[in-house]
Amino acid sequence: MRIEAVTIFPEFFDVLDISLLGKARENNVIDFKAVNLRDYTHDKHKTVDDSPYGGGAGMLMKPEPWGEALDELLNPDGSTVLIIPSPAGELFKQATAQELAKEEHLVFACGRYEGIDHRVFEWAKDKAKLRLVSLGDYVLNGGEVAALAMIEAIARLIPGVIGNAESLVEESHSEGLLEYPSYTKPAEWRGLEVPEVLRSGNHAEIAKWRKEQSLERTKQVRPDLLD
Ligand code: 6GU
Repeated sequence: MRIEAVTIFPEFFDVLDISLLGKARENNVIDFKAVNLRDYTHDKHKTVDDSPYGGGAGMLMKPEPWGEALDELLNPDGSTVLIIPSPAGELFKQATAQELAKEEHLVFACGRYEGIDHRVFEWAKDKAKLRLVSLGDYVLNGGEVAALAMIEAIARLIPGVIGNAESLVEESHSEGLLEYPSYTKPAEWRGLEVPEVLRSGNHAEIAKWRKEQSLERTKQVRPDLLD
């Protein structure tokens, strides 16, 4: 999969060099590039922002550098998924990550300031598969941290990125529930014991216990997931 992130802070994406995603890049499973939006400006100050028409607080990102960057990055056949991290977008869920993990080419457009001139979205909706996506109901300073979270959630679902594909099956949200609690050795630690059933070797009982724990935990902390 090819992924690009367009940003005025390419350094945010340096962390993708490390850990599992770094390995996936080394092994050419993922081809990631951070693209500097300022490379698509033509003035001495590499200006990417301006004041909003109609007034209001803050600055907005100008459309022209975005247009030039996207002209270069989007596949001409319209197959690129253009993801705009925005608190005004649809909620990014595990199902979203699963959908996007099947794509060939993702471009993340990371806005700063009060956002991007709306005409960039109007123009792009005929040139790419456009998705405005939010991490949740809170505000970040820009799209970079959100894009990093989404890239990690998507990339780890691509075959070959995670060694143990089984670990993807029984994790939180993979079946609409939160994951059950897990334990390793020692069997007793600081007076706390590992539940007897997990040491019983009875796989049917273990599966039943885990399912109950998943349901109980979900009911307690995320009842909205059960609706
Ligand atoms: Cl995707 N972007 C920004 N700027 N803030 C957010 C967000 C995204 N998701 C939650 N808050």
